[in-house]
Amino acid sequence: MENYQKKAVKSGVISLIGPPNVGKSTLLNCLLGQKISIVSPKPQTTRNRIPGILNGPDYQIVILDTPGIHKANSPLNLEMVKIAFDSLSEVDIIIFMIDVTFPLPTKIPDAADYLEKAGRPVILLINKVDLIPKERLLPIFKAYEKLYPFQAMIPIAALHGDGADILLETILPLLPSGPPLYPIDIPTDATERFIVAEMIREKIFLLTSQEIPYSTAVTVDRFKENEATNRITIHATIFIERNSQKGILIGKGGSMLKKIGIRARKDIEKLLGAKVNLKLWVKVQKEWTRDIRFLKELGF
Ligand SMILES: Nc1nc2c(ncn2[C@@H]2O[C@H](COP(=O)(O)OP(=O)(O)OP(=O)(O)O)[C@@H](O)[C@H]2O)c(=O)[nH]1
Ligand SMILES: [Mg+2]
Repeated sequence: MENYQKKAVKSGVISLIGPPNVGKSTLLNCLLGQKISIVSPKPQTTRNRIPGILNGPDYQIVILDTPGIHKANSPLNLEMVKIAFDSLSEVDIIIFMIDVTFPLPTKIPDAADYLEKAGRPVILLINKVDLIPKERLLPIFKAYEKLYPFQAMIPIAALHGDGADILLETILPLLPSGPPLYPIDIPTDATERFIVAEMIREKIFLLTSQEIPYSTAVTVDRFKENEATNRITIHATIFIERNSQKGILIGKGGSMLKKIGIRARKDIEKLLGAKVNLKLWVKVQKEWTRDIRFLKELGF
């Protein structure tokens, strides 16, 4: 029997959008106290809408992590940006996150029209404030204040959890009252298979460079639990765009693929609370980032 909160609570959906690499996924994980969404120092890490479900004594907030908004040219990138903007259509609140180290803005990059059209309260989150001295914040507030009628502007450091309490205090009064949409004991409604594939993709983002991370996609092909031994066998395929990239991804004597596998397995075991056998295959799928049919197969 799924465990729903019985009483009426504050309940709503929030979209978390902003440019790439500002710390959106870091914030989602910080609020949930658990790693659901992958994080890397490279831009365009997140490619999908990742729902996180945050439960409190009298609230349930669904927070949608989204891909960074950027100038897209390939079909994959266009899909990513579309996912971010589409997320705005049915939410109660929008969080627009920026990085405090950005140059002072003269406009809200690429998003002002969408924010206006959505007609929802927009909270500006100024992230990574640990990177600047406090006195440099005021001019940043002043610059953004001129650009959009933000409901609130909140400085945070998602990596350290600083400011998350103020964010929650700001959000709660803006949410409608209503029954919770999800059981109170699940942190996301993304599937385990999806998160497992993401954790493998994260390690590729962390361990490889140049175009390699952007040319890879991961699917989980097999997921088999052995209840007697509490072991899960997972088979996954890493797709790469060109033959020439295959060698780099596999590495000398398989060393790179091995590193990716070892690190991913650790995260996956933590997520699933079981021992995992992780088997990785690499497959060339020519120019898949431009292949509409293949993108569909991947779920875009
Ligand atoms: N110093 C500092 N770094 C942070 C903070 N929050 C996030 N980061 C770092 O910023 C980088 C990007 O973080 P992500 O959470 O992946 O950013 P994102 O906005 O989800 O990026 P995309 O998915 O590519 O759009 C990572 O290296 C994080 O560790 C923060 O508060 N302070
Ligand atoms: Mg992200």
